[in-house]
Amino acid sequence: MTRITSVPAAHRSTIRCWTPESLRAEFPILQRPVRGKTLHYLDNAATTQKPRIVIEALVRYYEEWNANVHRGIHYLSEQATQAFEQTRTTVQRFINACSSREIIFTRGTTESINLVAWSFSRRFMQANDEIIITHLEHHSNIVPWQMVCEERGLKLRVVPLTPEGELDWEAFERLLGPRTKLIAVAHVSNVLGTVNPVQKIAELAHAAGARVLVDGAQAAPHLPVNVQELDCDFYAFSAHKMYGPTGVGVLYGKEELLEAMPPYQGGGDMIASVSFEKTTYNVLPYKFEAGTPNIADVVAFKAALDFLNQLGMEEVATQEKKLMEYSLQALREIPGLTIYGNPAWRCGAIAFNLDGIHPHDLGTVLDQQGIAIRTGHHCAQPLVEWLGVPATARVSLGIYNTVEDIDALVAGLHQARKFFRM
Ligand code: C6P
Repeated sequence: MTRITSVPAAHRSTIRCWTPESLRAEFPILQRPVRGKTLHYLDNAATTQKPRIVIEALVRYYEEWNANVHRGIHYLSEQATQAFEQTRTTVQRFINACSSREIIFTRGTTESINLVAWSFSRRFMQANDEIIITHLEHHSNIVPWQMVCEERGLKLRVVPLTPEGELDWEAFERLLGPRTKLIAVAHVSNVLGTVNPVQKIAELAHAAGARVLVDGAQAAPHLPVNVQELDCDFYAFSAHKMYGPTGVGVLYGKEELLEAMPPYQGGGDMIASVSFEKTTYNVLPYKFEAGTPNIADVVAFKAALDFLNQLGMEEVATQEKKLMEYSLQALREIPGLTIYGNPAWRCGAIAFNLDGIHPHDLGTVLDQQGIAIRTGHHCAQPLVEWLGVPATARVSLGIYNTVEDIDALVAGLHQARKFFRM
């Protein structure tokens, strides 16, 4: 288990007492009926809903500040640049990075991982070097590695899982060898909810001379993240899964590694000087931010982080843990329902199936009740195949989910059993 011993200020709650119920009024979309019913939104791993302050921040940016960043000397450009860079320092504090130079804005977790895959491998890997991933990865943490392996003659190794859906440590230690250069692992599985002990993985990796990239897409919305304590080399996550806008992601990387890595894309803003004979690159973090970034959404992401900081990530984790326990108990009581995986620490997501009902049919019946879940392979086909099924249903929790949402889900599942005569 990852233990957080020192709690950065950002992780403490400044709101003395909040409950998921008390937050719902802050999310306009939760007030609208869906198919004439109250909306029970349980697809937060796919994307979260946005609080009013994030929506207002977007509007405010376009109404008051809109200009390009890092380029103009005029007033609006200065305002836009300042707001853009304030988000960077807010992210830095949120994950307790040493420096804002270690925070790169991308389009999302996917782009953050692709950046490391291409840039790190160019600088630090030779033919026949190895990358380790695990069997529970999202496609975003599989396919970029397959692509660089094919291109650069590298080898991909995969850590198998125990029947509980946790990493098989013996196998992991066997795979870790002198040729291992990088381990890329999810902090939290988007299907099983397994929380991986990334601090321990980083210790083992570093002892073997390898680096670690953590796919934090499903952890950053739910748990306090302290990159210095985890001692990971890279950490990737997406704003839209953290109550922020779509189209913004973060790559954290240790400064000395980012310094040594070549740019991922070329263009404006990532250069120091350009001539036809020789181009030199900008300093960190701009070296990795070619072209006009997604300014408005980066600016509005700060509002989402401020919101989470006010709630306190420790408190977010505590509240969600309670609802996770309630959900598991409620689902276990439904006849014919199989929950996949049994990790010691499950966070965010529960994948399940109901005997004799295809998950897509189940999702459709629930949708008629205003209950939004995800069904399918969840962009983790190797994992779902390992579960021995073509697809699963999945509920995934967020800060505004309540016991009433879970009760509605349970009622919906009973209704589905009746409808399909199970
Ligand atoms: N998982 C889900 O429903 P992007 O799309 O770049 O914001 O995030 C990709 C990603 C990477 N890693 C993990 C562990 C993820 O869960 C995701 C996104 C969503 O599970 C959409 S497929």
